[in-house]
Amino acid sequence: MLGWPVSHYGPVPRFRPERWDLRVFGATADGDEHTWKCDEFTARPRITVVADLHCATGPTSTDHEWFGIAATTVLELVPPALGVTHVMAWAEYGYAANLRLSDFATPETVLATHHNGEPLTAEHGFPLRLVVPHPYGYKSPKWLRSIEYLTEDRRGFWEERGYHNIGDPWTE
Ligand SMILES: Nc1nc2c(c(=O)[nH]1)N[C@H]1C(S)=C(S)[C@@H](COP(=O)(O)O)O[C@H]1N2
Ligand SMILES: [Mo]
Repeated sequence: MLGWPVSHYGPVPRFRPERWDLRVFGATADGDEHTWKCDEFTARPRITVVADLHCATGPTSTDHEWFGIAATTVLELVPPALGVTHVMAWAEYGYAANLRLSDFATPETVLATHHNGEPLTAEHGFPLRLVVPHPYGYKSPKWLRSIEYLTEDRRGFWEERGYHNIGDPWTE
C-alpha cells in the first residue's frame, strides 16, 4: 500500500457508540426499515477485499486490504423490493453517494470495519466505511450510517456538484 492520503469534505465525526446505528431503509421488500447497533452488525460473516482507491481529483493509492461485511450480506438480510435500481449510501453529516444496484451488489463491495488488519482510523471512516472498489473514491463514503434503496436514480453529494454520476475511472 503506497501513500494513503486522507481526503474528504468537512470535519471528522466523533464516534458515539450509544448513538450509532446502521439503517437500511427506502424500498425494502417488506416495506420496513432495519437498523443494527454496532456489535450486532459486526457479528455478521466478514470478507477481505484488496483494492486500489482512485480519487477523482488526487492520487490513486494502491493495495488496500479491506475487511468487513459484504454488501451482498446486507442485500440478503434486507432484500430490496422489486424495482430497486440504485442505492444511496449515506454518511455522517449528510454526505451521500448514489450507486447503481449492480455496483453495490458486486462481491467486492464491502462495508469495511478494518484496513490492513487494523480497525479503521477515525480519518479513514471508523467505525464503518463503504468500499466500492471499481468506481472513484467519492463513491466510497467514510462514516457510513445508512443505505437507502431507490427505485430511480438520485444524485449524491459530489454527483450534485458536477462529479460524474457513475464515477467509472476507466471510461471517463
Ligand atoms: N463521508 C465522506 N466520505 C468520503 C468523502 C467525504 O467527503 N465524506 N470523500 C470521498 C473521496 S472524494 C475520496 S477520494 C475518499 C478518500 O478516502 P481516504 O481519505 O481514505 O483516502 O473518501 C471518500 N469518502
Ligand atoms: Mo476523491
